[in-house]
Amino acid sequence: MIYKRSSTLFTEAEKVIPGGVNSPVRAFKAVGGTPIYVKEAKGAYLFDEDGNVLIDYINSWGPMILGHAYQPVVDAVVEKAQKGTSFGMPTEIETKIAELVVSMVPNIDKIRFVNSGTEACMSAVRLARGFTGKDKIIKFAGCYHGHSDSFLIQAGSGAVTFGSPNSPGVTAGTAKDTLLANYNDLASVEALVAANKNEIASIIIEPVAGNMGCIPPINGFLEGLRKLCDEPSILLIFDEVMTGFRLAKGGVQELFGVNADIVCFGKVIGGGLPVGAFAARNEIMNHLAPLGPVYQAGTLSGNPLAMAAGFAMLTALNTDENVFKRLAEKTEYLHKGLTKVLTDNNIIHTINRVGSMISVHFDDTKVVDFETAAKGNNETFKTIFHGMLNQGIYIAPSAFETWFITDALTYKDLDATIAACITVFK
Ligand code: HOZ
Repeated sequence: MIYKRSSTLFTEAEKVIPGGVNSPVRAFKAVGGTPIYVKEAKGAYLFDEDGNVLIDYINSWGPMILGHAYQPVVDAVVEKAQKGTSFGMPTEIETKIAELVVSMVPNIDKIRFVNSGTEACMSAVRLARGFTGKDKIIKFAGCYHGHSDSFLIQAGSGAVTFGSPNSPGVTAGTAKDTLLANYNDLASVEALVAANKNEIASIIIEPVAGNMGCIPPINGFLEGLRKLCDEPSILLIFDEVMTGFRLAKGGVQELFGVNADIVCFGKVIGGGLPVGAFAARNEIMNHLAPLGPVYQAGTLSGNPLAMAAGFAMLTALNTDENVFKRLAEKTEYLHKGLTKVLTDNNIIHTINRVGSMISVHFDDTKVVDFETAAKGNNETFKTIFHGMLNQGIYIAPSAFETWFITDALTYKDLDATIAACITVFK
């Protein structure tokens, strides 16, 4: 495939945007080459500026669960835009989407809307600190909760892809309050809790990790965290930015039957517009301004276009009884197909999958945490990435990212993807 125009556009962008991109993973640094510029997208397909059609496996890193330019979302946004795009005043649609989320997600009474997953997690931690009166938090190596200071400690996603899991600019004062545990290793969390008695405000986790590839929690891990939090009143925060409204209507809380104290959302909840949110029971949410003393605000929070898009998306997911089953079946089909191709061609690999999240690791160690995720062979990853791209299949340009499956994919698309993988490795 030819990417002449994309490459020219990237050169122009580099003059005025750091690294040419507004989010680092897009720069293709982990895989080599230059990014592809999207002209438009519909359903499961991207149409790029060079005239190529690509089957999309990142789907805006999750939000496009029902495909690009999903008509009910487009219609809702167009209708709202004609009536004004932002007021900085309450609108009815905010209450409607809040009611819908509260009805879909277990264990929450109230929700506050923000503009990104980063804001949601940042605000959730402030709320946890304000509620408990304690300062420290525990996070897990390789988990990514957005780019606010407290979380850029052994962070996953772009932070690890570009070798700055601990970013310069985060002060030592901030970093000292973030304690680091290992994913799927309850003993590492127990040790931190014991060593910091009555100092831990919250444990924040991606309950299915998605920023070091996809890593499921092992049996008993989330239950163990829940138990650990119950005793000394630590708040358990589930960062469901990736998993919320993707793995089940009620997210991981519903899927694995483990309750969180605060849940963070992003991606699907905004239907492709910039939306994040955090939610909890009344006793916790009532600590938030203007009801309580913990401050949090935003001019564009609850923006009518974003709320309309999110409401249309969640309504569709809420009314389709089979959507999550269909998504999981398609992902399983892809999993089986890729496993066969890689095995037949003696490519050492491990594939992780939960529902419609999947990632391919080029190592044979079971991938359960950051250390095992980092063992993958990046040269083989580059081979699959460029080999697939040359055949019109777009997977995430980093081995640390999850592939997100959309319901718009047909089995013909999945077969084409598997066939492309055969060509890459034959
Ligand atoms: N950090 C995002 C994926 N985990 C990448 C977002 C983007 O480039 O848009």
